[in-house]
Amino acid sequence: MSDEKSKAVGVVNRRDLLGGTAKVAALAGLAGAAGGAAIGGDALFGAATARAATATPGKQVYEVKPGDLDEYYVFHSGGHSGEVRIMGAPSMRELMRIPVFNRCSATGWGLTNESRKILLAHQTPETKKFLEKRGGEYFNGDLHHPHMSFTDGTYDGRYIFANDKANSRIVRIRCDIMKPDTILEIPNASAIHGLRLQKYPRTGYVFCNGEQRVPTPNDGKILDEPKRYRSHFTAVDGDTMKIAWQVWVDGNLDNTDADYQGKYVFSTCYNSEEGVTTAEMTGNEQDWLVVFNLKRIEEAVKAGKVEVINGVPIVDGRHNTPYTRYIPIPNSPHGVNTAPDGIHVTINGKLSPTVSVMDVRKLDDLFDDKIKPRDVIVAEPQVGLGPLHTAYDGRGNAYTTLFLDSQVVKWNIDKAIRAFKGEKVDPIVQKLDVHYQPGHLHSSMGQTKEADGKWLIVLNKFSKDRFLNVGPLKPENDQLIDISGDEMKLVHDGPTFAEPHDTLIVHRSKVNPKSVYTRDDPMWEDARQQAKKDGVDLDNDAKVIRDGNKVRVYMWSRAPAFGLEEFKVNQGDEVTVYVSNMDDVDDLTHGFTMTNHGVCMEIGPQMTASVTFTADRPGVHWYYCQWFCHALHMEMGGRMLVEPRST
Ligand code: RUQ
Ligand code: CUA
Repeated sequence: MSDEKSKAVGVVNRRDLLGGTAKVAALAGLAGAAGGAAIGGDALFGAATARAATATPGKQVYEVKPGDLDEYYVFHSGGHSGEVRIMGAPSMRELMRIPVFNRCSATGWGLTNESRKILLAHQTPETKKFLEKRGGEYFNGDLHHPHMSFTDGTYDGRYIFANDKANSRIVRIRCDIMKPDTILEIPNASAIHGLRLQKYPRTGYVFCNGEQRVPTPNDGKILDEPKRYRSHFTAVDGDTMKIAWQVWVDGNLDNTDADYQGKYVFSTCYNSEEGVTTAEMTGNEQDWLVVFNLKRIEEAVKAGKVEVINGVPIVDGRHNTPYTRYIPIPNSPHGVNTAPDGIHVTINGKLSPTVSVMDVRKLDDLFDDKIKPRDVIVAEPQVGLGPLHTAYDGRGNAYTTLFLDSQVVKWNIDKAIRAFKGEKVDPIVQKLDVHYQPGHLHSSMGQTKEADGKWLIVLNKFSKDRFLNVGPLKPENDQLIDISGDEMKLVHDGPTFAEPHDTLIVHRSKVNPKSVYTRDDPMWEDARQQAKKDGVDLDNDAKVIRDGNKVRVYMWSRAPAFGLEEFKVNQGDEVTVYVSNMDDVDDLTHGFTMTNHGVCMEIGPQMTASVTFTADRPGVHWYYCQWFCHALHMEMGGRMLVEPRST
């Protein structure tokens, strides 16, 4: 029956039911009145659709069509896989992976000279010595917290900074090319966990929490003297990537965040007991939030009121010092999140069912000792079991993950403050089941003053039954929630591999990566210098330079050919291959893989990359381009002849 006809006789078909909202809504009444029997003999179907329609007035379409672009970049941490992943929201499509602390077979991250320099350049001397016998490097990392650089309280699209809890490092990723440019090991501290950025006037400082307390100095002579164990809070200069200063703190530093005024930074601490076993660490009912006074710390560093250990000026910020204040918070607090109103900061209770709300306007008085530490707390709503992290919609509401309840709770900050004063109001707006055991959550632009309250991504540690069973190791589950209306609506499940620990939702107007490298990119400065010494023009030459038993092979690539179709080396030579991709075309990446040598690299358009290996296998070895680039991609290759050592 055609639509026209069905309308004419008042009979409803399936297509009508799936169509316009108004029509479906009208049918709700019809279904009710006629007990469903009138609806084309498909009573159940009709009734169900009608109910759904009345429950969702104004049909929402959650779809990003093929070819359509997402409105947001999502920067997902890769947790113990050590990488960063770029996704699009609301589609939740994975767009790219940025290898950081891990190794990458596709791009040669960890193999190329350019990436190895970034991975190895800023290790402490002790780490270098320790790793000497293992090739000089770590092969893992635990990347929890990616954050984008700020200018005036909002994202500026310059950099992403993130931590490595496993090996006490941080990374800076250039957002113009989406590759790391600096990996820095933090001396003295152990296990960099919480990482946040200065929001105002700009980044500025990168704040890093050393979570584990270690003896200082940690020379193996001390085990059971808890008083000599310390946590280190570190400020790194985000422009120079040099360590600015550290502060000693009581307790184990967990998460951190900064204010919107550029004056204070906050870190949660558990283990106020300063114990070293789990039983000891969870004894107290209250732990604390440490507030750092940036100005006072900077003045102390300037005045030399520091101890310098491993080249870093350390300010003593333990109890009863001018640099910090300790605010009692129940119990083992975890996440700390500054609200986009620039005033309120939530501290999530973890083992306590409460979230504590602090008012940053009271901190000046606290540091002047005019008020007591707990006086800065203006609300402490009971939200549910296992509160870990809080996000905001910019309309006065907060969203907190409840790990134990497997829920996200939406609550109103103003109502929580009024309730704290004794008024009879319930701050809880809604609780939504998520699947399962959520850790972090993040709202669109929610960690900036431009929080827009559209989307919430909740990172669930367990997926259990939500996906096809893939064996004992299950994916995690990142759920997308529409928070634009009065009610939260779950709209998407997204399985992910270990472990999107934390995430950022950045409006696409803030990010503007290049499509093609520029030839003067600093990434391959060493290659540029070497080519100059060798009298080689990277852009045009294809040449082999012998320098004792070191051989430097320079070539360009241009689809579908390399500048050199063959070169010869001697067995035992240390060979460095430099390839400059002279294609100037969007999306035209080549690769260089040397067969049977464990060698590969990505060469993006207008990029130079290099890799060094020992040619120890006599014979003919083909190299090929591993990035599908052209109809003749399969043919894009050449031969290396390794001539046997004459013995
Ligand atoms: S911490 S699940 Cu590593 Cu971000 Cu809270
Ligand atoms: Cu070049 Cu494939």
